[in-house]
Amino acid sequence: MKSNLDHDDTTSPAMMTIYDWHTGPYPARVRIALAEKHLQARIRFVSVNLWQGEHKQAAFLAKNYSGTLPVLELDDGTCIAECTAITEYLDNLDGAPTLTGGTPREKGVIHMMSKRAELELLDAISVYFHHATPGLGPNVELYQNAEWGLRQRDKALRGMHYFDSVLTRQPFVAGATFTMADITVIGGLIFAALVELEVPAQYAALNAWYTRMRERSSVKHWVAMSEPGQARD
Ligand code: GTS
Repeated sequence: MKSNLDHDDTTSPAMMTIYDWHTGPYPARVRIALAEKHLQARIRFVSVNLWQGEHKQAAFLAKNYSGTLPVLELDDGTCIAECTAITEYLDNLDGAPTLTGGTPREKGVIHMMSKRAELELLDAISVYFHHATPGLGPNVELYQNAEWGLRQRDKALRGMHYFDSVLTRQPFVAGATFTMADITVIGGLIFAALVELEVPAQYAALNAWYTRMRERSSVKHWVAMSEPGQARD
């Protein structure tokens, strides 16, 4: 008997659902990956209002125990959370992964650099946002620790320094080509802009890389979707 996970993803034109919030930095990662893979036509977006705490309510927690966005739901009801996991799934649908690596070496390096971009940059900025700024407001931020948040802001600045040094040696975060690791750093810099944490001007390689990244059609596509008028607040 076939299990839910045996669904034949390479031949099915099935629609998929993404639960997200259109201007969120983590959702941006998946939206950029979708555009890179030209998969937008297969996605139905469902908005979960972070500012009203919908992501902490039982209906959503049933889809993602962690209470975070985005979540990808397949037509068989399988829910995949975590941007990296969603990106890996989407990247492998066509049997020709371009974002998460083809060889074992590529997969290992891309995974490492993406994880590092989460640990040292994006997640650190998120903690800063939730703990040392008003975050999503008093109804959602039930526990805050400003000191921890400020330490994470400093960690993110060190992370920027690290990625600047990486990008002085190579054109993309994981080496010679654009990958999921670039998308994760892009998510970090989107979040940095939201909390007004500027990339220091002396990080020339990181700034130049980000200028190049914003020229990619996938990133422009995301910017267009998150313009004022659709603002997250
Ligand atoms: N590790 C998760 C992933 O990679 O998907 C983190 C996801 C995450 O933190 N998402 C944010 C969230 O749900 C969305 S956003 O801040 O980018 O809009 N935050 C709400 C919260 O309460 O943590």
